[in-house]
Amino acid sequence: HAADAHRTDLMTITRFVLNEQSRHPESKGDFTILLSHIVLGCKFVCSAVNKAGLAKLIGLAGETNIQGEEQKKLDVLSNEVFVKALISSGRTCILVSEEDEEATFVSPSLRGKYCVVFDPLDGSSNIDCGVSIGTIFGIYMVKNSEPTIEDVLQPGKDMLAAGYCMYGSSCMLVLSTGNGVNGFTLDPSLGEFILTHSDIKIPRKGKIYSVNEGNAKNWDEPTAKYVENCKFPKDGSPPKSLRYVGSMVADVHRTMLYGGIFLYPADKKSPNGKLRVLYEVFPYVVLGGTSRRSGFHRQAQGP
Ligand code: AHM
Ligand code: MG
Repeated sequence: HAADAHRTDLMTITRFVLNEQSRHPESKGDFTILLSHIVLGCKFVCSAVNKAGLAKLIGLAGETNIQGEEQKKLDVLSNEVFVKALISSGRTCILVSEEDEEATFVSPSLRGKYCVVFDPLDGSSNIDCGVSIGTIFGIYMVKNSEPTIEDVLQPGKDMLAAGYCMYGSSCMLVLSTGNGVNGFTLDPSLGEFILTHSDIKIPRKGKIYSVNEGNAKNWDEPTAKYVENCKFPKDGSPPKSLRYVGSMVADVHRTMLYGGIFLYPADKKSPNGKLRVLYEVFPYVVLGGTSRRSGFHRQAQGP
C-alpha cells in the first residue's frame, strides 16, 4: 500500500542528496560528506536550543561580536559546533561566520574544495524567549588550488548550494542545490531529517506582509507607500495580514510556504539595510531563484 510506503520507505536527506549526486557521475561524494557535517551541526544546535533552559545555556557569554552585539551563549556554542563540524569534514577550505570577525582558512591537511558562509544562529533577539531561530548557510566552490578571500567574495548566484535550518515547533532543514527546493523535518526519535516538503514553490499570491513596522519613521517614501497599501489597498482588495517574528529564518520560511512578502528595507538608521548580504541574503537568492512558480531554474551546476 502507498500509505505503508510513506511510513516505511523514508527519504532521508542523505539518501536524497546521494540520489541527486548520481546524476553527476563525475562526483566523488564530497558534497554528501560536507552536507552530513552541516546536518550534524544542525542536529547539535537543535538539541542545544531545545535544552537551552534546562542546561542553563541561556545568558550572556560576556563577548561581543563584530557588529557590536552582545553574544549569547547559544550563539557562541552554535558557532563552535559548525566551525568544528565543517573543518572536520575535510571538505572545506574557507569558512565565513557571522560570529567571527575574520574568515577561517582551513589548514592544508584538512582542506577541501568548498567554502561555506553561514550565520550559525540567526534571530538572536528570540533566543531567550524560546521563539523560532535558525541557521543559514551558503556554499561556494573554491576557484584556485590556493584559497584566497576572493573565493568567498563571489556573487550569490554563483553559490552551488544553500539552505537553512529552522529551530521552531519542529526542526526543519530546507535545502537547494540549484535545482528545486526541498524541506526535511527532523524526526527526533530517528535523529534523521526526512523529506516532508518536496519541491517547495512560493505561492504566486499571498495575504501576508512581514516587516518591522517600528522602523516606519525611518523609511523612505516608496517603502512607506508600499506598506500603507498593504493595509489600505487602493484597488479595493482586502488588506494583508501582518506577521513578524523577528527571526529571518522563520519569517522567510513562512513566506516560502504561504506566500506574501518579507522585507527589511534600508532606512535612515541602517542605510545599507540590516541584513548581511553574504550569509543572510545570498543563500535566499539561491533558494528563491529556484523555487518560483514561473518554473525558472538556475542552471544545474551542482555537486
Ligand atoms: P541577528 O543576526 O542579530 O539575529 O539579526 C538578524 C535578524 C534577522 O533574523 C531578522 O530578520 C532581523 O534581524 C530582525 O531585526 P529587527 O529586530 O530590527 O526587526
Ligand atoms: Mg544573523
